[in-house]
Parts: sequence; structure tokens; C-alpha cells
Amino acid sequence: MLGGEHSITIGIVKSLFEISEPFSIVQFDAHSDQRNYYQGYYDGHGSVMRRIYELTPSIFQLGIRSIGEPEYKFIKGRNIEIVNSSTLIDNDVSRIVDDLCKHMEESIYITFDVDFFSMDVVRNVGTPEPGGVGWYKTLQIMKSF
Ligand SMILES: [Mn+2]
Repeated sequence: MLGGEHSITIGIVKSLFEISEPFSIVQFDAHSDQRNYYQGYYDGHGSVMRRIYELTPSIFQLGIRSIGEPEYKFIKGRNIEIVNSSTLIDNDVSRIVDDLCKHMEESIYITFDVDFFSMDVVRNVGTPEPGGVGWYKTLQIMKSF
């Protein structure tokens, strides 16, 4: 699925759960998107992963570098795996992905917010954050799955 707004992922994942065997969610994003509400929206782009967590706790977040305190508290008490951007940039990503895969379902759904990238790859995003992952490193991560 290709969409311009991250919140469409809720409907997609919900539908796939009705017809598919269990799967894990792998999220490429600068933001955790685990707020219960964001700017008054329960099912907007700032809450998309919180809503998906209600469907499955098997969530793996890559490239995160912006996280609010309420989100942090929510994640900390649960088994949500986060690999932040600097860890991906500074380390062998094939080993990181291998380790993560040990805890994943055999099938995965990848949701990719382009603000995961460094700004030399994609600049015009709604909520830019410095310190994103470069093009070739991202390809390495993808190939490691
Ligand atoms: Mn984002």
C-alpha cells in the first residue's frame, strides 16, 4: 500500500489481520507514533502505532529519534523493541536485524515513514527530525530481512 498519511496503516493492518496468519510489524520512522491521542486525534498519524499495538504487541520500531514522555512511559512497560537511528547508523545492521528476527513472527508487515531517512534523501516531510538514516544503509537494512 502506498499512502500519504501514516494513519492509513491502521485500516490496512486491521484488514490484513482478518485474512492473514499472525505477523509482526516493522516500522521505519523517526517517530514512535505511540501517543494515545495526538492533536485531538485518536486515530491520526501520531497514534497509529498505539492503535496497532492494540491489535498486536509484536512491534519493532527502527530509526526512532523523537519520542514524547507519555509515549516513552507506555513503551517502557511493554515489550516494544526500539532501535534508534544512531544505533542503526553506527553498527552492523545485518546483525541487528538478525537479532530482531529471532523475536518476530515468520511474516512481517513493513510500514515505512519517509522521515526515517536523512534529509539528503527526502527533505519535504511533515515532521522532520535531524539524524536520519542514509539511502545505502537503509537498503542494507531492507536486504537483511
Ligand atoms: Mn514519522
